[in-house]
Amino acid sequence: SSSKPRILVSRAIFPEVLAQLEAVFEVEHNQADAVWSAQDLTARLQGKDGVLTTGGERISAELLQACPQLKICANMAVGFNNFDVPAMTARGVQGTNAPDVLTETTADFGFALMMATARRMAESEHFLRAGLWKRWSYDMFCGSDIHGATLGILGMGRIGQGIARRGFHGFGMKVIYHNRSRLDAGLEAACGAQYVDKSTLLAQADHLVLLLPYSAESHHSIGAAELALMKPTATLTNIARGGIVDDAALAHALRSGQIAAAGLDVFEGEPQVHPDLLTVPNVVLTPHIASATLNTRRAMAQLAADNLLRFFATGEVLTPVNTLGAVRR
Ligand code: 8YV
Repeated sequence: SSSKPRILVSRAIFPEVLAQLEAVFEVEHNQADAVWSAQDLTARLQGKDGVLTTGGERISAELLQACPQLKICANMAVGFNNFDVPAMTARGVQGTNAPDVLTETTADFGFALMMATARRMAESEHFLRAGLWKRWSYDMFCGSDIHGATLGILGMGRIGQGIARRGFHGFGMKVIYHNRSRLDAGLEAACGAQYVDKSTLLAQADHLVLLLPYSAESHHSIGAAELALMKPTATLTNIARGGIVDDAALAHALRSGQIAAAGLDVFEGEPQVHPDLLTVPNVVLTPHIASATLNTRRAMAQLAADNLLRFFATGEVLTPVNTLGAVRR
């Protein structure tokens, strides 16, 4: 009936999660998982009260202006750089993200990608598949050790701490980190992590893992100047967001041997990948899958749905990214 809130689900999602929304709301679902332009998304959002987005849908000031009925955007992602949060807050639009449920899965993947990078798993697999493996040799695909090495973490939130715990407790790594704010002593001890300034982090890390949220402030946090501070034997792993690394500068540093290798799950302008990254050998590339286990993706979808269900039932949400003065319903 017309009294039900109207919800747009902008990408195909788990049927069992969709069914919970359809039981309560009037739902338009992108069942075919069609690619929508910003204009398509704006058109679909006409008259909608809420939307379930993923990190790929941009909620801009222009879109909000064109969709005055919109009250909530529930992101199925912990990152929400696809939201113009100040514009949402100014218009009284609630934003929510999907933290916590993906922390351990994403940290597992980050650690795996770091190890694959250090031990040259992608490069050596390509060599084998190409039929180039003729015999053993003493220096064939030698990489660098994880155990006992110095793990550097830039961005020490929940996922960064998950990586730190794995390195410290599982692999006997020395863990150093840099973050906008220092962790309290208890959290530092649980991670075995020591706070250092950014240039010390860059200079000392054998394996540097990036876990910054993307913002204007974190844009190109790793560029030519930062890469120049790193050890020539170091690896760099990014499971956070494209755009915190200058991909052109990184490709250049990989090709020139300024750093040893990189593992990248996220890219500037993804799903496009900088052509130079596709041709340098010493990089492991994955298509933004760090949170991709069925259990975790289901939990992320459920949390996004729970935020919508709670919001229209009570005006409250579980995981807000902004605080509104008076909640509109
Ligand atoms: C998502 C992510 O798969 O949670 C995030 O911030 O980047 C990934 O877990 C992606 O954003 C799609 O929602």
